[in-house]
Amino acid sequence: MSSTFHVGQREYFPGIGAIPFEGRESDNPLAFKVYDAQRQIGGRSMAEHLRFAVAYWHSFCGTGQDPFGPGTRMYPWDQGSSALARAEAKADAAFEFITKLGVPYYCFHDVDLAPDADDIGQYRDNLAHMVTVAGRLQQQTGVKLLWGTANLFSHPRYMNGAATNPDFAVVARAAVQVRAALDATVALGGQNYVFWGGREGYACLLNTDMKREQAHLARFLAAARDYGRSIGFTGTFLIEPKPMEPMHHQYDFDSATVVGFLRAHGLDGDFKLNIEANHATLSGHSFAHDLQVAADAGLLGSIDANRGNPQNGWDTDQFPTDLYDTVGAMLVVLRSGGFGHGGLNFDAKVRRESTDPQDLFMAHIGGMDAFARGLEVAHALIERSPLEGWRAERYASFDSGAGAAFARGELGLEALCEHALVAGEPTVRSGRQEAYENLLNQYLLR
Ligand code: XLS
Ligand code: NI
Ligand code: NI
Repeated sequence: MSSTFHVGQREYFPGIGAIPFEGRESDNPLAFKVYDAQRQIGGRSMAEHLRFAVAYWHSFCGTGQDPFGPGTRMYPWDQGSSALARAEAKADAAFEFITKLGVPYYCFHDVDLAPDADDIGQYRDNLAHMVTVAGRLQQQTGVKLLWGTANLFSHPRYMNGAATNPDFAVVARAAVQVRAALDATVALGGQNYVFWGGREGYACLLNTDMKREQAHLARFLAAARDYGRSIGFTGTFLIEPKPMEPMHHQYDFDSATVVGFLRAHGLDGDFKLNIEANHATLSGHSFAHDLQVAADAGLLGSIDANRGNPQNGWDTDQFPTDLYDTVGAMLVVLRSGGFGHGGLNFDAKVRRESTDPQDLFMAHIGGMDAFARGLEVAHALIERSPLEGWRAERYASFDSGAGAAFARGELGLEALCEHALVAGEPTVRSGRQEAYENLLNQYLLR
């Protein structure tokens, strides 16, 4: 292992150096077994395919608190005398961690990076200061910003929503944060800007005018888009669907809902989707399903990688380790041509009981290896297995003749009936689900 290093005056993860790739035979918990950043797969390196990002909030702000008790982790960067000193130390720790892990990107909310303040001037000053600090650290380490966002859900003023709040004063106050977070994202070269509709939804339909609230959301997003473009933001705006939690019902329920919303309001030219695995499962879909819906609409932007717990019905934000999930996700990503400007952000947290600094490394190593294996297997399935051929063959009756004419919109109902009269009873054709599932396992085991 290479020698240890730090980006500021202090080393926050002593005894841990750059995480090496050691291959599958290694039992070193602090080494990659599959993720080999420079390894080429189909003309691109693993790093270029996967575009990993570390989430600032879970990894450096979340101390493990839950509704039943306070945090379990004492962070050495949380001990300075002033809020700004603590924010600076946290930034040093974050960039040290990200650099040691060898991840190219990070993501933040405005108030992860900088201390929040009710006073608008103070809030803006804090963020501007931390943008200078983060900019210097980005330069020093080469780490880049995948996306920025504003936290419009934690402060009590947002308890009834931000852009969808029934009180215009709150909607306007939310604009202060979105404007500042957009300024920060542009200043730091961020490639995307995310809206996760934290409390954009309702708790009680009796007191809610859904139609009005959603119209306000569309106006707010259009205003943010226009402002972003006016200050030179050329990246992608992303909406992150989630069906519930914290609200009883959230307006950005799932991919299909968000695709419809963006199209209805003419926002689909600037906005795409950021799909989070655990949000997809909360909405009753699989991760791959919500990715596929976004991809089919041409709106797959980025991923928040994590996993839920099959026994729990909430957003547990565990690190992704399930290889079926990562193969399924990477099949969709590869078939749709890759991430483009998007990436794979670990919106995941170590468990409350995981209190060693190494746990954060191992969590990310496991997630990165799981997605690297997902990439390998998905690529092999697409390039070398019969999968694509089987699937194409299943639809071959639409490739020529009457089937192709129907697909082009040239056959009416009467012509279809004529065809059926001549063709007779259709042959029974197996869907062969088991053969497909066995094929996936066969490549996973190789
Ligand atoms: C919460 C969301 C959040 C967004 C960013 O469930 O996943 O972390 O990704 O605001
Ligand atoms: Ni997320
Ligand atoms: Ni989430």
